[in-house]
Amino acid sequence: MKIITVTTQAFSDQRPGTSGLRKKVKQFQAPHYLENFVQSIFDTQTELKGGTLVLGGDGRYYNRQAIQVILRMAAANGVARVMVGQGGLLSTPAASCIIRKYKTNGGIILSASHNPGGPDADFGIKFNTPNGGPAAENVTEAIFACTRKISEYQTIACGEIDLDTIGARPLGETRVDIIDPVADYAALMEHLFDFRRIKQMFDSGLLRMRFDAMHAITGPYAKHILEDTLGAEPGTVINGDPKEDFGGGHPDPNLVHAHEVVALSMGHNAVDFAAASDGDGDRSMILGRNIFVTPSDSLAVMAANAHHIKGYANGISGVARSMPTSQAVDRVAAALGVDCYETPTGWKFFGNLLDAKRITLCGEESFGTGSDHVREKDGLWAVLFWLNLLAVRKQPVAKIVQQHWQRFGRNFYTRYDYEGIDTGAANDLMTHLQMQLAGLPGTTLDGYKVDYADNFAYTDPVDGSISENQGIRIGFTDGSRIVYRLSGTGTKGATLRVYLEAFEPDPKKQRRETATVMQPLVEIATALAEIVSRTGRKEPTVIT
Ligand code: VG1
Ligand code: CO
Repeated sequence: MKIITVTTQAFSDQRPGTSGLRKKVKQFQAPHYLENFVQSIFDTQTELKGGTLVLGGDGRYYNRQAIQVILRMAAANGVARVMVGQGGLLSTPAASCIIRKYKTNGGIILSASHNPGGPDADFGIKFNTPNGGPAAENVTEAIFACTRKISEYQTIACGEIDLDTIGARPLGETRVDIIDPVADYAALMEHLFDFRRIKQMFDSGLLRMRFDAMHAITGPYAKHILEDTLGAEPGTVINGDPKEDFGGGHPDPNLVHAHEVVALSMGHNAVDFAAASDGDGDRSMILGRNIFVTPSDSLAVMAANAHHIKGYANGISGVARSMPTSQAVDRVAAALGVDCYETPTGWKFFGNLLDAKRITLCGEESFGTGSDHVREKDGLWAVLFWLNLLAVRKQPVAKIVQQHWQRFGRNFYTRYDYEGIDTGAANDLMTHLQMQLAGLPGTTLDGYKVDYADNFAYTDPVDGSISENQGIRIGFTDGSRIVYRLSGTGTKGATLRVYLEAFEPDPKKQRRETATVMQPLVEIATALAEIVSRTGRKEPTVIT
């Protein structure tokens, strides 16, 4: 096998964001663009030479082509073995599971997660380290540094590699294993959850559910686990065939984009339980009959009920949430007497805490929850956690959530996203906020007294690394909070996220409409940041 060295020129824009490098498909298709990034992974992650790499993606447009490119480069770079999901498919949590289970040297996941797919939409690539988790900042920065000075990459000449037939085949000196993308993940789920009990619940007809795979990666996983193994009625999984363009949809499991399944959970003939997952299968939306469970609440309910679940029956060591996630889980941690960590946005910040066994459960407001079973957030896992809980407690979702609020108080929560705004204007808006911070504590904004105002910085308690400039927090004395940050996953202009939270301890006031409760904070947040004049937007693009 002849190794071909290709001369290339560095690109200046390959710094990974919140979760890997995400760009338009067209950009990835530009000559050498994907190759440069992949070579930078091989150049910095030297243990891959002679080691094992896991490879797969969410099936979006350009997934197969990218896998062919990466396989040829892996062979040229001396990777001993590559484990590829059949058809080039692996959900993000399944990839994490396989990286860990087979003690590999890491994985490359191709996904732009909840961003739309297709020739004119988005693509992405990220590297996960041998712990199964997204590479920490020191690794992504090393890869980025490499992309800035790269001058050549290695590949081999070969025909199309068969990605669809399970089994091992040689590619030069490298062994390519095409593996079942679902089996290892399904086995892990069966280990964590009481499948017998969930099956009984479905068999007895006590619970009807719908799971919206949004034409993304979780279709095959959900069909196998929910319908074939647990006996949920055929048709439980909707939009279950993965498509390269997600059927033209936006595979983001929230009230706006997953409206089909939301509708099935509302009204007279509503199902008892519904859920949706995103492009790469790490996010989930949880719905009960006529109730939407906010991701922040879902995390808190899970923490408070973990002892009911087989895989967590021995208790949890601690919890963590990203900074903008509501503080609902903090109160559960306090009641349980376990630690609670507040981390910057992005799953990579949970890795050290999970590895050090300081936490068992963690989550983000952006529809992501997970545990120490893998090192990614995990959409189907969250769904199975809820199913197991429903099978044990035998109560409707709404009852479980309302009882939770009565005990711990309710954190009303909403997020406003202003997508595709001018990058300069977005940066100026953040600077303008930053300049006001020092003067805010002690002042009163529309009746809300400011307790603290800062730009969040995080010192990792395990390795001492410091991450600054992670978002602006304004906390009020009644426990409510406004957070502003700029997205690190978008591919066009800037996205401003405004996160709002209000605490309500009084059960008599906990059933109010979220929009009504949040309105005063929305007004404060909009005025303080001068959003309308600075961005030209009167309304956000998406409210979740
Ligand atoms: C968003 C979310 C963040 C999440 C990230 C990746 O990042 O806010 O919580 O970890 O997406 O999720 P940002 O920087 O755009 O706010 V996924 O499912 O896109 O891998
Ligand atoms: Co995702």
